[in-house]
Order: sequence, then C-alpha cells, then structure tokens
Amino acid sequence: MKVIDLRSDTVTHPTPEMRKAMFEAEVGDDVYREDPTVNRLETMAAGMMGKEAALFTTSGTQSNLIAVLTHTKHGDEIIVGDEAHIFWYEVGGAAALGGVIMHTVPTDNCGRLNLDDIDRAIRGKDIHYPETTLLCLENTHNRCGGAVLMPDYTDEVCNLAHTRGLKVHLDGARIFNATIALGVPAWALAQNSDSVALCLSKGLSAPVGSLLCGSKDFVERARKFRKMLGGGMRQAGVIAAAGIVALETMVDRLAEDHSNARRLAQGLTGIEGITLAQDDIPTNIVMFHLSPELSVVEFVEGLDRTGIKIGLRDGRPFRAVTHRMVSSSDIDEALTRIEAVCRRLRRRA
Ligand code: TLP
Repeated sequence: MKVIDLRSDTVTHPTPEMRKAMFEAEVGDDVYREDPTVNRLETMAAGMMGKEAALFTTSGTQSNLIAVLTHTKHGDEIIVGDEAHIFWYEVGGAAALGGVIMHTVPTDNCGRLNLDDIDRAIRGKDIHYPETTLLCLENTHNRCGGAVLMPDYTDEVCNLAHTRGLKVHLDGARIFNATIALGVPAWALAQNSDSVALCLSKGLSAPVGSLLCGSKDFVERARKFRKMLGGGMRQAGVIAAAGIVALETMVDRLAEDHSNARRLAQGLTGIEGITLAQDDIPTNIVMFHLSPELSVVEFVEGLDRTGIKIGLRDGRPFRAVTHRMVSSSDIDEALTRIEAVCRRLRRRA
C-alpha cells in the first residue's frame, strides 16, 4: 500500500537532477564568500525577487528570524497577523532571541490585515511605549489555507508602513505558489517590501534552504546575524546546487499541485461527514472539518491504518497539502480511502 503523505509540501524529496547537481557542485568556504554555487544561488534569488542581494539560510524560520533581528532592535514592537507563521510556529524566536514584542492584529480569511487595524497598532511617540519598527506579511498564507495576497494589497500595506516609519518583511515561504496562482512574477509581489524570504524546501522540492532577499546593506547586516545564529555553512554549495535546480525547474510545475488541491477539495465535499474550511482553494493547501458526531481520534487512526497522512493540530481544521510526490491518481486513491474511513465512522456514530 502506497503511503500518501499530505501533511506538508516540506516532505518532498530532491529530484534526481538535484542529487546530480549536489554531487557535482563546485564548492568553497561560504563564510569567506568563496562558494561559487551559493553565490550563484543568491544572485539568482535576488534577481527573481527584484532585490539587490540575497542570503542563503538554513530554513524559513531562520530567514524570518534574521529579518526580525536585522530590521529591529531589542525592546521594539513588531506587527504581525494573529494567524502568522512567525507568531504561531517559530518557537517565539522573535521574542526570545530578538527581544521584540509581537503585536498581533486580526487576519481575515484571505490572509490580510486590515489597514485601519495596522494604523491603530502602530505606536505613537510616548515615553511609555515601545517603538514599532517592523510589520510582517505572509504570502501565501499558511493558516489561511494557502491564501494569496494581491500585489495591490501588499503595496498599500507597504505604503502605510513606510509612511509611518516601519519596515516591511514578507514571509514568502510559498511565494512561488502565489506567482503561479496569480500569473505574475515574484518580484511584483515583493517590490515594496524591504525584505522577503522564500523557501526552497517546500513545493520546490529542494532538501533544505531558504533565501532572505533585500537591499545590499540589509543583506550585509543579515549575514552577520546568520553567523551569530550558527548559520555560516561553509561548503554549502552542496545544498545550494539543489536550490538552483529548484528555482530553475520546479516553479512552473506548482500549477499541478494547485489543480490536485482543487481535485482533493472537490472530492472531499462529496464525502458525508467532511466540510471544507475554505470557500476556495487558491493554491496547494486544503483545510477541512470533520462532523462533530465523528471521532477525530478514530478518524486519524483510520487514516493512519490506510496509509494517509494529514496535518492535525489541536483545535484546528485538518490540513492536506499537495506536492510533487502526490499525483492526481494518488489524490483519487486518498479520497477513496478517506471515504471508506468516514463510512466506517458513520456506521459507528
Ligand atoms: N511551515 C511548515 C510548518 O512549520 C507548519 C508547514 O508544514 O507548512 N513560513 C511559512 C508560511 C511556513 O509555512 C513555514 C513552514 C515557514 C515559514 C518555516 O519554514 P521552515 O520549515 O523552513 O523553517
């Protein structure tokens, strides 16, 4: 029985082409900036994101943390959505290591923060207040079901933030899913942000790595923080080589993941006991609820027995993420197995 792993697109393995590139990678000591493959990847990423420079980091979490450290100082306040990955899933690193307060504002279903809420959240000048110095957005939005931020919206938020003296960091872990969904180049989604992080190890299938992009001066300072966090990786060309293949060959195929996500969602709506938690499926994330009369524990056990892995967090809808290692026939097979599990649970309910 084939295990169909829908927990995350992070489970994707490197392609044979990536493994070959890794094997053959020209390397050097990247702390001395002598790794030609890392240098090439950074130049390439900066170009795609329309920024002057980029920094190869170990993970999306590290990129976001370095961005916070670089844009702020200890004791500052940063504005993040109350559904932001930075707020939920990065172990509080911004607070623990950056010494910043995360001021959350509500996130709508489309991953957006309201401009008035942002405006109100920015502190004025008062001896009692911390200084608000950074605002973070996320595109696509993980907890909002892969929602895509439109470039006009991002630009508006950036204008507001800049007018009030804040920097903007964009968590673009899945920014290429947004570019494929909208049919616009990645730089257009990040052109007014001061920094943007993209991930190689999600839908793009590279084994590891993220790039933090911004101005030359920003990346220069960010490089020092990466070193401080232990992210000076020496002969990192071995992994950067896979990242180059990812950027060159894996972006366009994300459309297939999006169509598989829609196929999955459509199938799930036909299963008694399941309701979608989203009005539409913009990219590769599908979230759904189980009817309250069906047991979550038994549902998960049932899926496990039939070789289906999906994401589950307390009090959250289930999450299924499509990716390169799940084909459209795997989706059909997953639906058949999920339907069988639900049928069994309904009989018992
Ligand atoms: N998200 C992971 C888990 O941490 C939840 C996933 O499976 O989706 N920003 C966003 C929007 C992300 O979704 C993630 C990973 C990150 C940052 C962090 O990237 P990594 O895992 O490389 O540290």
